[in-house]
Amino acid sequence: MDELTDELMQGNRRALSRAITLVESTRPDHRARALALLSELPDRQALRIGLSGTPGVGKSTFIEAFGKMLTGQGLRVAVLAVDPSSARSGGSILGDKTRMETLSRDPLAFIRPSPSRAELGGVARRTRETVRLCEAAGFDVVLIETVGVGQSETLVAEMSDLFLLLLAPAGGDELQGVKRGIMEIADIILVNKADGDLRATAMRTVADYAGALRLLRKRAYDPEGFPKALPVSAYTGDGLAGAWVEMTALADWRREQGHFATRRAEQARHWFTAELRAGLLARLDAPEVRARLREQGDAVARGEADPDAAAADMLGWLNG
Ligand SMILES: Nc1nc2c(ncn2[C@@H]2O[C@H](COP(=O)(O)OP(=O)(O)OP(=O)(O)O)[C@@H](O)[C@H]2O)c(=O)[nH]1
Ligand SMILES: [Mg+2]
Repeated sequence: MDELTDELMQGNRRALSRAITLVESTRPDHRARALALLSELPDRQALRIGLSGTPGVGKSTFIEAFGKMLTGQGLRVAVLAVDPSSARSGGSILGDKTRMETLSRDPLAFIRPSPSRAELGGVARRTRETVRLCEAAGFDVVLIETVGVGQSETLVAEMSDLFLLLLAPAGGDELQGVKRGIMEIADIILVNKADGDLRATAMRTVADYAGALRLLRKRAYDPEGFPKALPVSAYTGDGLAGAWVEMTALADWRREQGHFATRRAEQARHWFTAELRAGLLARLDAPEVRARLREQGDAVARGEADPDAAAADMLGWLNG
């Protein structure tokens, strides 16, 4: 174990992969080792960037171009994914390494697909732990990608220092059905495909979203001018350097003002509570508990027991 920690801290990729496999495992002895490993990690920080967008908006293309730009500056970049569909399909985003072909061969980059066949809560936990492993391995930037479908965006935002929303150019003034809740967690909206014929539309979309963002309630952890909307092209690379300047400016400001640490502390508290809740719920899955649940449920259904009294009784038994 100590050897694994040492190799991990030296940035050894094989050690990183092995450590990730360990935190992904559901075997109780692996879990114990994973927790021991995580508790030994040094306090190194990367910039954690969440990235969300609907299918086809250009997430993979963006990560490839943006990631290459960062590694070109000598930064080490890890790319992770939270895939809400993997629970059902067993497939995973970032399985399509084809769109990230150059980045996946870059010695300064590390790409890890979403684990398959785990429920979303499990995927989120593994990703959080993997972020910490990547930080320990010396990565400067950790990108966490997710498809834009509700719950997974919130999960990713809760483990990120900065949250990016990638959008496509849209005609007219309809705001692409982006939910208010998603707008509220975005730090920077990037309107992708601002190139060729789509450029003019993209610029109008940027203006529309800039207007919509100004209507949101001001957040204590934003400097003047944030959140903001910017045009980018993952194809041509236009706007990527500017977007990175904005990201680092925002992160630096939050560090100086103490918001960076406060947000991480709040996130840690959030995940502690979430993990505890999940653990308590999991107790209901034990065979003897399920049997008793079924018995009590039947009694309630037959009218022999009051639902609230039966629940209180069951809780007492669980705590006993
Ligand atoms: N014109 C233009 N097309 C782009 C740009 N970025 C991506 N595309 C195209 O948009 C399509 C989708 O790109 P992807 O990067 O696969 O999109 P994605 O968001 O990863 O999609 P999923 O993995 O399905 O969620 C592809 O045909 C890309 O070539 C861009 O900056 N400009
Ligand atoms: Mg993709």
